Amino acid sequence: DLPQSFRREHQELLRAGITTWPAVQAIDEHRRILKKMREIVIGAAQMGPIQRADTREAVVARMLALLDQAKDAGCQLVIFPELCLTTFFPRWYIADQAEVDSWFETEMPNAATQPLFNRARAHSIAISIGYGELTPDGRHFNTQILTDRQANIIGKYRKIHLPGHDECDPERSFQHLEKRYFAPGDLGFPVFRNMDAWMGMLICNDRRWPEAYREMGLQGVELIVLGYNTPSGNSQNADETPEMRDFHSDLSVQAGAYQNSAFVVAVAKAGNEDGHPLNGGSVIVSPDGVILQKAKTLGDELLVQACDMDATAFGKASVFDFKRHRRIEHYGRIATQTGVIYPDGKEG
Ligand code: ING
Repeated sequence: DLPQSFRREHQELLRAGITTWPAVQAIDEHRRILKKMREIVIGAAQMGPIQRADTREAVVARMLALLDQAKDAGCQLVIFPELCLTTFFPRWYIADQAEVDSWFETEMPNAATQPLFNRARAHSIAISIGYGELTPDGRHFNTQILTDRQANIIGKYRKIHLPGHDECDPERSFQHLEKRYFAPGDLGFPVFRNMDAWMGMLICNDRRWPEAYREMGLQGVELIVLGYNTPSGNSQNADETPEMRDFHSDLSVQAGAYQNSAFVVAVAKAGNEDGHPLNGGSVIVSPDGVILQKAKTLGDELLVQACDMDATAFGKASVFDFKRHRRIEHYGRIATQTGVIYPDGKEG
């Protein structure tokens, strides 16, 4: 199954009477090497539950074990979940701001996470981790960072689509107070050059919003990495099953990957945190929207997949060649209107 372009070269060689097989083999070998040039072996490091009482040091020890496992598996990039250093604290109403702030990091790396950065550098593995970011001027974000293979932070993303509510809601079986504890991200949807590829990040609820992927697709993104903490139940609809929420997670991630011809790696923090179950189901999805790997457990589990960034090229040059196919003169509402306005002018 030689690539089309190689077949053409092969034909030209034959037409030019160069039938010496070694020449063709040399090209083939050259192409194989070129082909591997943009292959990245990616690890999705799903994490099991983190209990309210667990220390950051205990969590980092689990992350180090996953990083060692990733090294043994030949990974060059490892993705950790959203808020991967602590329990998913937005499930509780916390009145005391000092206690809220205790769930945040004031610098990254810091004492608790430096061992992680050191091990990543020692293994020459780039990492992406999610955490609560408390800035020096007192702003709170749900943040994900990306490093190069020497553990230098080369990219930061702050979660833009914050689900849930901002006041304690006694009607709910559990809270989801991300709108209370975090400010909406203020960095947009940036795309970074890393390991000879265009990489972007999302966080959790962002994966449900096609605009988020398209903002990066329009920057040529080839790999989107994201973490999530998804409660297995709906605090407002007891009939919604964990399977339905797993279906919606895969549906969103597969659509985002296919519609922007990019790999998407979505990594869960999973399992039962202080009586609150979180979905697992971490996935690595191809630019065709195919699930290449999916987690089987609700614990610490590493998925590994070699991803050739050049595999994103065909989709970007054909069905999703945005320049050739998009008609932005008809897309006005998407960027200028927040909620529903019915044709009769009434607001939704
Ligand atoms: N968690 C959930 C998520 O988007 C949610 C919240 C679940 C919203 C299901 C809507 C439907 O996966 C976070 N942390 O965003």
